Amino acid sequence: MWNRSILRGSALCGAIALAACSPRGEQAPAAGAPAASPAGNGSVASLMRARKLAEPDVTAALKTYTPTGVHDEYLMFASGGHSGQVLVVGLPSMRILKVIAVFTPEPWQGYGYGDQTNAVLASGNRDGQELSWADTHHPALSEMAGDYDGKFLFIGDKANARLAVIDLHDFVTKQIVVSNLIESDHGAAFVTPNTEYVIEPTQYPAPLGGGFAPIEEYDEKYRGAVLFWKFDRSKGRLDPAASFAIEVPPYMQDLADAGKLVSDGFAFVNSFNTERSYGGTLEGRPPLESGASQNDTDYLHVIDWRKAEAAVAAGKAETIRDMKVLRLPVAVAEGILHFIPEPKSPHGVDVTPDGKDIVVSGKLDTHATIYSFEKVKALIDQKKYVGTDPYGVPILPFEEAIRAQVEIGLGPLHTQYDDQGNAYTSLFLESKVAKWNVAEARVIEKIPAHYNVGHIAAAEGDTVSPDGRFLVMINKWAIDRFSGVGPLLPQNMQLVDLTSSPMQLLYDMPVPIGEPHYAQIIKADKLAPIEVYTPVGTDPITNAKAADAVEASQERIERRPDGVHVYMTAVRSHFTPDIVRVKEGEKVHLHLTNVEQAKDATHGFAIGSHNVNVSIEPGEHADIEFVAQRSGVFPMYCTEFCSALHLEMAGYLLVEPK
Ligand code: RUQ
Ligand code: CUA
Repeated sequence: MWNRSILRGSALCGAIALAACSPRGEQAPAAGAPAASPAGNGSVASLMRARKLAEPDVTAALKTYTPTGVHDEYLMFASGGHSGQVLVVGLPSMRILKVIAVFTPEPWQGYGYGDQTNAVLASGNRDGQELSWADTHHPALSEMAGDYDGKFLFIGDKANARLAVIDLHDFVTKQIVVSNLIESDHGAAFVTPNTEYVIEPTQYPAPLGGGFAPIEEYDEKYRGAVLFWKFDRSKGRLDPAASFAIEVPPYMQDLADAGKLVSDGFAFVNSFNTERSYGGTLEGRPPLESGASQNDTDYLHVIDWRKAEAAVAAGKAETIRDMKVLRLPVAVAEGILHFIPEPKSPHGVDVTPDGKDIVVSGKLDTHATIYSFEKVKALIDQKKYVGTDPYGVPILPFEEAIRAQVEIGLGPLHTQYDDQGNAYTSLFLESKVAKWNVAEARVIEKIPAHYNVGHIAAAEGDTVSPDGRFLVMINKWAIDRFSGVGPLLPQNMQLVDLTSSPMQLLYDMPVPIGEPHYAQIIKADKLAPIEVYTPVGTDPITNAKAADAVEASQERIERRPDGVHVYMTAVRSHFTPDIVRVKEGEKVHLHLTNVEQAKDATHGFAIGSHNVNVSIEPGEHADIEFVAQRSGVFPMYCTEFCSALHLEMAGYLLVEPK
């Protein structure tokens, strides 16, 4: 039998060696003999043989297997791509713990089916256009002194240029902000070291503030912007009125990172397409992919956000639509914006944990380029420019701004850090991750990915004190890793052990609900989510007792000029009231409180044919408004299996004909 003692130290190696090579181990079945049962005879050796496992498979299993009831050491927050949501995954087990509903309605959580969450989603509408999806790319955990504090999570929507705030005290989306200044983003969300600001740069230029301009006037009328959304930590909300933007030329701004420690106060934003190509494949022009790949270098945008803050405070910003904007000439005159050439269509920009270096990778380059902040700052202070770009932005000399270039491999994209002074850079074209020493600018080893790897996330890998330990490769292609499920395959996240030498691939995790672009990994003990809402009747969005919270014994039905108000409670296993009588065409305002305070005592509430569906966690209050359009008899019931008499947790909505 599988024996705990065998797992310890050399006993394990002994068992593995036995299976692999000892003639005294159980014999493999002779050709033609019946296949071994998948469990073998239960010993490690026979299990390995029966399941065709080699020693690395077993060590990988032992490094990731998490027995029932044992919690994961880390939580990873991954974007859900154009599912518009955020995934929460435990490490090292790679178990999905939650899908946080953010920009897209999510029935299980009742997100987008009650007044509170509908209001959150509606706050993300653009110019009255209802939006029920998003393309989430980069989650950002809130930080204090450059370290994740476990309090909030931000995520950007590339498609509609929006940002969402998730409160990690209950893992619920509290706010969506949108600026009509820009039409798309990509380098969002990235936070400054004390979460003073959440950075959101445009991706695809357009006329600032919306409106039409012919594409032939791209150079003159199209622009990008880098938005700095002010975060009000005490309220847990972004404050649009205290936020500002910096106008930038119509290049395609890409990823961003905030300086930290010595480079605190600065932000770094990549760009590609300094060619200002805009496609036109049917109009005799090259597609963007070739038009944007002509120049040898694009521009790293170096932004002094403290100076920008001061310029805004001094009244130097202009308001465009809903955002205070420092126009380009102001940004240049105030010394807020500088450019440095960066090789061939850069993508990732990642500041080292000590804040001293900025690592940039060019998708069409084979290097990681290490810029020295000290050198960059000196060049800015000396005003040592090699010229200006067509929009008057001063350009710093490339050679004098860099510390080194590391020959790293094909298609480098993103870089993460560990606690040993190493960096890890994903190589998209090579389908590998390169481990390299930052101080020595020297490649140490590479681990293959299956297949083309985009983002990577290391444990606390974006902070001033990374943990090392684990790295997750977020691959863009899965190809043959999993059983066929039709032409649309799951995404593949691969867990890597950074403590072993060489690095070891531990686990493949299929992700079937959207492309996880980027992820961040936080030590689980930094999170302290609540278990129930208190006081009973809490509205999770305001985190205060709801105006229409219902207490046990106060349940009632009131007819008012604006409709029928039903004050209802839920407790195992009944709703009070459980019969609601209304007239056809009447508006119903349902005020529903789960009065329980027991952990995990969640109830659902649904009414068929009315699109009414909420999830009420212990202590939670929800308001639901709907019109009883058709006469009839409509069962209403609890959708969450909450007790032995859960099926009996039901009632009727009786809609009498007029
Ligand atoms: S992207 S694969 Cu949206 Cu961050 Cu680089
Ligand atoms: Cu309440 Cu089932």
